[in-house]
Amino acid sequence: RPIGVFDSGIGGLTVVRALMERLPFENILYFGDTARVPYGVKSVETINAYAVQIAEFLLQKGVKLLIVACNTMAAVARSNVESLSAVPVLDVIQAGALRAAAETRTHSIGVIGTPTTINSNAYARAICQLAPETHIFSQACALFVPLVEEGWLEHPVTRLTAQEYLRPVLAEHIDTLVLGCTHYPLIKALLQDVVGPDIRLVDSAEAMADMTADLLQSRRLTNSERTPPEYRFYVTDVPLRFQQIAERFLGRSLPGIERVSL
Ligand code: DGN
Repeated sequence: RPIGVFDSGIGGLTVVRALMERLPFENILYFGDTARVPYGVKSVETINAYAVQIAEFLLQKGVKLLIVACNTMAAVARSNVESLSAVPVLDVIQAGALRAAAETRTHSIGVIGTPTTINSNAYARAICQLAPETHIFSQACALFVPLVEEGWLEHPVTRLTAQEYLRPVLAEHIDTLVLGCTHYPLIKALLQDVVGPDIRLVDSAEAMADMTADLLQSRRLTNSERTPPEYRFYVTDVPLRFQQIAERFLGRSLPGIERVSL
């Protein structure tokens, strides 16, 4: 049975990429709601309704595990998804928070994400549950998603934008910075350069892949067949733009894109 991964659009492909590298024999179904993206500026009510529709779609396809790859959906809709799912549910915020809490030495952690993710305070809540003495400094970075989708991964405009966004967080002497949005792994090198070598970046896509591997193993859900895996990508808008940008996110060409409506 496949793993079901879903996102508001294209960004969750960073999670798929990390899963493909970490678990090369697992089949994956991806759902990107490209017709309704971006979610980062929508209301909690709307995001919940969308998340439930997508989860139901993937559950009907017989997935063995659901991964909420979108930080914005994970921030506001996780419990609704969990309540309708008979299979385990994992999400990127849980994974990123766990890694950040394990890695910080100074107990000062920065978190960056879309405005909805940051306003939800979901990362701060998740980290403080694991390590109550931690100080969290959050910053919404609304411009990063369009810059990444534009492909400006090393562009001076992206660098200036990052310097501007990160200045207040860096003044707080954090030692760990959580990349709390699916798009940010693509500008990881630039962000590392801006924050300097002493701050550890937590890539929630990588953390998600490690958490998935642990869960599959502990629940005995790992695919025992060593045959080439099957990947399918469902999107809600015509796949043209998705196809173009997706290859950059995934680091390879992607077969099997299908347009569906919910
Ligand atoms: N996938 C979203 C996230 O991780 O927050 C970013 C894209 C969006 O919906 N704005």
